[in-house]
Amino acid sequence: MTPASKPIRRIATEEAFSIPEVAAGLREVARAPGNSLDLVLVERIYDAKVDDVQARLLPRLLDLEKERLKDMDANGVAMHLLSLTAPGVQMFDADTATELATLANDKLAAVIKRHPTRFAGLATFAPQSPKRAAVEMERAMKKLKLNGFILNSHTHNEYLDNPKYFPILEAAEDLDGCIYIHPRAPSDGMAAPFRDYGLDSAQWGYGIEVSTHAVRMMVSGVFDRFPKLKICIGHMGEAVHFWLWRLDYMNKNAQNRGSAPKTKLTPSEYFKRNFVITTSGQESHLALDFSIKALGIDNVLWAIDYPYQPSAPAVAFMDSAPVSAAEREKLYHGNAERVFHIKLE
Ligand code: 1WB
Ligand code: MN
Repeated sequence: MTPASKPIRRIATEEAFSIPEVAAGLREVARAPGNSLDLVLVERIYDAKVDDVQARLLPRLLDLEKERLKDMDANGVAMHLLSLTAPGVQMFDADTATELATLANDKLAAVIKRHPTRFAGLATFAPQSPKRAAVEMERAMKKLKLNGFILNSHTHNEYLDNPKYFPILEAAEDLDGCIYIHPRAPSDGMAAPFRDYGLDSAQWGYGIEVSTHAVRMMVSGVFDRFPKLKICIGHMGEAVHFWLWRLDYMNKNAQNRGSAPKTKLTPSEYFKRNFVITTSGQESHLALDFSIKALGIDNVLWAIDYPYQPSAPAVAFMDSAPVSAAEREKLYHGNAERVFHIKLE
């Protein structure tokens, strides 16, 4: 085969899975009293009372080696970078979460070992216990050889700018492990307007939750303390880069009146230095073009969002993107290999 006819290596970077033990824990969460906005979706997926599209997701989340591999083959997808699906272990108490994170990482590492060319994986951890999380993060990257970390946004309504989580940020920076901040539903304090019209999750709430998380990290000065920390956000960067001009302008005002701490860099400088974005579930060439122009070709990675989004249109979207061949290589695999330490075949 000549190099020109070699098929492009497609690495999808926001691909969800679960394990039966976490699913059972989430079914208990669904049945317990609670008011978290995540319960809307957790009940539909893990304790389904009606047969709908979301109820049918669970078997696809639990499957790694049967239908998923077939779907990848049918669509020319070389690899899934797997991550424990939202809300991960973050709705459990600290001990349960810590135990289940370890189990999920062990199972993930075992599946990657069986299919080293088809799967890579992001390690999960329990932010409820930051010191134990840091220990697990080190084990996951050094011993299990996982490729970075997944965090499903807030934990009990708290965000990574909270100093209690600094052991986690320190571990990620030391290990050069990028933290992928995946959405969960907006935290309690902003949940109310998302309770109608199905706005709780992927339609709108998820993006608002994660973009707010990212902005809190930038304007709090977290990246002055951890300048090498890498964060990945999906869904075409949750539109944060569309806001950079206004963020820079208004953050300066907020700093000048004493509402925000002084920081070494502006939000746009942090976003370009410390973040990468993926295209998961956001298949607009216009948004892709804007993202590449705003952030640079090295900071945009391809993703499907399996099984929540179908693979074929995600592949068609990137195959037909108006970019050069060299750019497409970066979007499809080069950037993922660099950011997530995925070895070349
Ligand atoms: C859906 C999408 C549900 C995502 C999810 O549950 C996640 C959905 C955790 O479309 O029903 C996602 O990651 O985009
Ligand atoms: Mn997703």
